[in-house]
Amino acid sequence: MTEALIVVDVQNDFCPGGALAVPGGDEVVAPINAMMDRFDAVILTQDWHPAGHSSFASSHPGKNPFESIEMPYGTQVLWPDHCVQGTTGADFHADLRTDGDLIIRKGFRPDVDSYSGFFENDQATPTGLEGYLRSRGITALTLAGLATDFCVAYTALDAARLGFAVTVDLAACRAIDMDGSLAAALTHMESRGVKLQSRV
Ligand code: VGL
Ligand code: ZN
Repeated sequence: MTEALIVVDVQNDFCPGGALAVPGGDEVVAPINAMMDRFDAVILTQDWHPAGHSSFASSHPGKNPFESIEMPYGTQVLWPDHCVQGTTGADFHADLRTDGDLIIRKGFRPDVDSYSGFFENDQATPTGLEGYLRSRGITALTLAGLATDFCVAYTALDAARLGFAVTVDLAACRAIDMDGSLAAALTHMESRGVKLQSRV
């Protein structure tokens, strides 16, 4: 079995002090760095939005961060401006090992958000990650990073649907947890056969 580690969005804006800080977000860095050498391949995802992205509340007059709107592809949570291409907020955490094999950027199309590393939120536009993994013969994935209930969960659910064996290492993830989103994401992942490791 060939197994990859997928490191999801360990970027400054998701760490304390960042624009969309995840509580304890920086605590994932040390465990992730320590895990990397155990895998056949290491892939990092990077949230990578153009200024004025449609997932930003600031792009919708009268809307506040964490409200939702209907987009052509479904309901979309509106976020504070974050991970704008080329900004410090979009950079990986300074202590994160970035000596992996591939960095996959997502969320760069102005009109559609992308939580998952595999498909954008329209559930149809691929990022190319599936093809990369398959052509390397990778069949099993372990996921870690930020945030458990958004980008990690969406990536895990897509991976499970695509037929990969998926483990989420919860000790190396942190959640946004708005309106019960963490509990919902954990239940959803378990129902789709995602293995939840080191559940706390
Ligand atoms: C994420 C909200 C918006 C994440 C990215 O990485 O979980 N969440 N963009
Ligand atoms: Zn984003």
